[in-house]
This record gives sequence, structure tokens and C-alpha cells, in this order.
Amino acid sequence: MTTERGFLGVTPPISTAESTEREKEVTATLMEELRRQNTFESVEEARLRETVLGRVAAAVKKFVYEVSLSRGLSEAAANAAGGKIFTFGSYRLGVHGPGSDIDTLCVVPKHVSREDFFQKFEPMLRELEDATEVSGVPEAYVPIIKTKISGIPLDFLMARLALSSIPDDLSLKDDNLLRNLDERCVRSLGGSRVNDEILRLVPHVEVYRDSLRCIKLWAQRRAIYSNVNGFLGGVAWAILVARICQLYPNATAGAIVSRFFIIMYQWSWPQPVLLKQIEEGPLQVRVWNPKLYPADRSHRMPIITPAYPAMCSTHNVTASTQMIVTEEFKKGADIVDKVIVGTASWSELFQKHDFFHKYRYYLQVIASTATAEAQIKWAGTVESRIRQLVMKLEYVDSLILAHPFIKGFDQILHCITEEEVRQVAQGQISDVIAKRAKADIEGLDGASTVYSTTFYIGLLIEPKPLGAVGPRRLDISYPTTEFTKLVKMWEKYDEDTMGIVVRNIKSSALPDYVFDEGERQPKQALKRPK
Ligand code: 3AT
Ligand code: MN
Ligand code: MN
Repeated sequence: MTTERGFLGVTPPISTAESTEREKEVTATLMEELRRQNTFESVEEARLRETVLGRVAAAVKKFVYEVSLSRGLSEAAANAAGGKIFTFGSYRLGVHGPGSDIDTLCVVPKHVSREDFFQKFEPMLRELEDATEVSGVPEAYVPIIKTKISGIPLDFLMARLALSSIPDDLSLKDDNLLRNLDERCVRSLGGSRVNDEILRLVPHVEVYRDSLRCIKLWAQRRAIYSNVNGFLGGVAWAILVARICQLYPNATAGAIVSRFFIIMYQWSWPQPVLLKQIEEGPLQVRVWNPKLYPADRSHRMPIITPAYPAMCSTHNVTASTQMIVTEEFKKGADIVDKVIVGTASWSELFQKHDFFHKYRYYLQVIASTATAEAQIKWAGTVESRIRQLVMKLEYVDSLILAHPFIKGFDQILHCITEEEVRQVAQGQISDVIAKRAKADIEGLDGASTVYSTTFYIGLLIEPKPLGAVGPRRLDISYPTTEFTKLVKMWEKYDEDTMGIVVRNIKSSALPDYVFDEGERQPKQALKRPK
């Protein structure tokens, strides 16, 4: 599928050549490696997903029907009101793995409300056979119901259109559908509209899928797959790979992947990555435009979503994360070059990151509370602010790079004294405390459980100037104080139950839990002679 100009994208392709024999060979070995890495689900799981989706589609229709009747519609009108599901996310793109969720948007007619979705549809889901873990978050920025049906995780979003019925052949492509909708509905429609548009804008969906599967696995292994932490999230990776597919419309996946690394390494940021020209539309909402908006001008690696309203999917990238991602593009390019000439295998591309071996100093950001529920929210809030800390650290003299790790580490610690609680919140966790079980503190006076999540930031410090004496002093008190002040400004922050501590540690003080078994070099043992 191409446009009237004969190509997809904002420029003509770089090459329309077919892949060479060698590129076809490496594509075959790439697919073998992706299978070996367990990125594909089984045939049984694929079938189960389809069955589950069939049941979900029927449940949505039943939901719309019942709400319609309760609003006084006739039996016939209630039946005609319809209701349709659209999948998005990795399942829709066809790049999901075993255990991935199915992101599902439920589209309902105008007489069905968001309250109905949480008050009627959510209980209906609970009633479904094999449904477990149904939990709605109506107050979220994008309201969501998370659930598991027959073991398959599903995320449900909801959009109410300004239509009296939702026919089975409805498409969400028309921008005019967004008119007069609630903002939450516009946001909920976004994921699905972006995915559908990407699939329309790539020359060969199969090649695109295989290439994206490879890049997603690589980005996860290299710990640069995360939107909150200032790296690239799923949508951004999906757009980047789609752009390379546009530039080489007849290439096989192995060739696409090899071009991907070199083109992304050499990209002249902040020139944006676009899959099509940015369009205006019917809403009073901002469309990404660096000429008009200073905030958009500050985007370092803009990767723009293709559906109206165009948005930057990489708003969180900082100077540090840009350097890290760029370095990974370079490493990827070198490996793929070797794969093509036959001196390396694809498995090298998927080597685990070396974040916890790379730096001499790390910051620990420790968020803690007294309950599991509070911890999810508090840790999430702290995590979403870590990029602010990274940006402040970038201004510190002699700090070259502040490298945030893409996930936090959760611990549940059972303390028997106030003093222990205090220590744990500070990140001083003795073996005794770490090993204590819940049963050990049951019934003890003054005992309590602490939930903690620790985030890590690697610090790359300029080498000492030649001839300088004494250790280089790194003063990070200002950024860390400012950061703790900032997170405490959260509207639900509670001084009595929520802890936040930032501390600087040497790499030798990293806890064992950040390493896989056998990964840690036995350096510490050497340091402590008996
Ligand atoms: P998985 O295979 O599921 O890991 P995915 O790309 O499908 O990969 P998600 O299910 O996390 O990833 O996200 C799918 C889309 O849902 C991406 C984004 O448009 C939207 N999304 C993800 N997380 C959130 C969130 N917290 N709030 C709103 N939308 C979200
Ligand atoms: Mn998903
Ligand atoms: Mn999801």
C-alpha cells in the first residue's frame, strides 16, 4: 500500500532494492534466534487469546445492550446499539510475547457512560468464568480496568463516541470521531489510532513485525526500554522501526535491523522522526509544533506519533539518556555489521546490559511506606520524578552523565524496632533484617513492616586532572535536596508514613539483588582478607 506519490513517509525511500542473498540468510538466522529467545507465544496460547477476545467482545455487546435497556431503549434499539472492541499495544502490532497483556479499547455509544463502565462492566468482568484480578482505576489519567481472563492479562480502556450506535464495521480512522468527546475518551482512543496508523504506513507488515520484535528485545536487554525513565517506550520504538521500513520498502527484516542501528546512530537530532506530515484537526488541542511551542523545542529526540493529534512520544528524554541510547545504537551497529559479514551471531545483540558493572558510584533513591497499596502509588510517584533528578544532576560540575536504571527494586522488610524502621528507610538493611520473615514479627510490640522500592542512577564522573591530589569532590547535595523537596510536593504525600532518601554509594556497596546469580564478580571477598 503506497500513496499517490508512490512511497510511504515524508521523504522518498533510500533504496527500493530487494535484499541480497546474504541479507535473506541473516534474516533466517535472526528469526531462529528470536525463537530461541522465547519471544513467540505457543500456538495454544495464541488460540486461547482469540477465544478470550471473542468472549470479551460478546461481554461488551451485552454490557451496551443492558445499559441501553436501562436507559429506556426498546429491545430492538438496545440490540442495534452495538459496541466494539479494538486491540492496541503489542498484541495489535503482532509483536507480543508469551505472557504479554492484550490492550483492549471498548467503544460504546453515547448513551453509555464512563460510570457505567466501572459500575456495570467491571462487575460483569468479575462474573466471567476464569476471570481473576479484576481491578478498575477510574481516577487514572487514562482510566483503566486491569484483569486476567483464563490466565491472559488484559487492560481495558473505554471510549464513548458521539454516535447512537457502534456498528461492527466501525473504523476509528476519521479524526471527526474525536469531536465533542471527553478528554479521557480522546486519550483512550489514542493508542489504538496510533497503532492502526503505523500499520497503514509500513510497506510490509510482516517484515515490520519481525524487525520490531528484534528491536524491542534488544532495547529491553540493553535496559533502554522505558518511557518514564527518559528512554524510549513501546510507541517510540514502534515508530522508529516503521520509519526504517519506509526507507527500505523491499528489504527483509535482517536488512531493516542493520539499517536501523546505523541510521539511528547518525540521525541529526533534534530533527524529528515522522511517519507522515503532521496534520491539523478538528479539536482545540495542541499538535506537536516546535516552531510554536518552546516546550516542544526542548525535545532532544522527537519521535512523533502518526495519528491526530500528533504528539511527541519521547518527551522525557534528557541529555544523559540521549547519550546512553546513542551509544547503544553505535554498539548495535557494530554487532550487526559483524553479523552480516559472519564474524558475530545475533545472540550478541541481545546480551544483557552491564549497568551495575559500569559505574564506580551510584545513587540510590529509596521510596518507602507502611502498606503495599500506598507503596505502589508512592514508588510510582517517585519514579515519575526521577528524570527531574537526572536533569538536575546534569548541571553538576564534573558529572558527565547521570544514568537512571529502568526499573526499581522492591523489598518487604520486617522490622522489630523503630530504629530498624529508620535504618531500612535510609537503605541500611542488615542481613538480619533482610532475612526476617513476616511470622518472625507477628504479635511483637513495636514491630512493623516496611515496603521499599530502590531506584538506581549510575554516575559517570570526569577523571581527576593530571597531578591533582586527593579525591575529586562531587557535590550533589543541591540536586538531591531539590529532588526530595519536589517529590514531597505530591498532593497525597504524607510525612508520617512515606519516606524518601537519596544516597550515594560505591559500586562495591551495591546489594546482591541487583545481580543475577553468578553475575557478581567476587571482588568483595578479595577486599576483606581474614
Ligand atoms: P507488552 O507486550 O504489553 O509488554 P505493549 O507495547 O503492549 O507491550 P503496554 O501494554 O504497557 O505495552 O502498553 C500498550 C499501550 O498502552 C502503550 C500506551 O499507548 C498505553 N499505555 C501504557 N501504559 C499506560 C499508562 N500507564 N497509561 C496510559 N496508557 C498507557
Ligand atoms: Mn500490552
Ligand atoms: Mn497494557
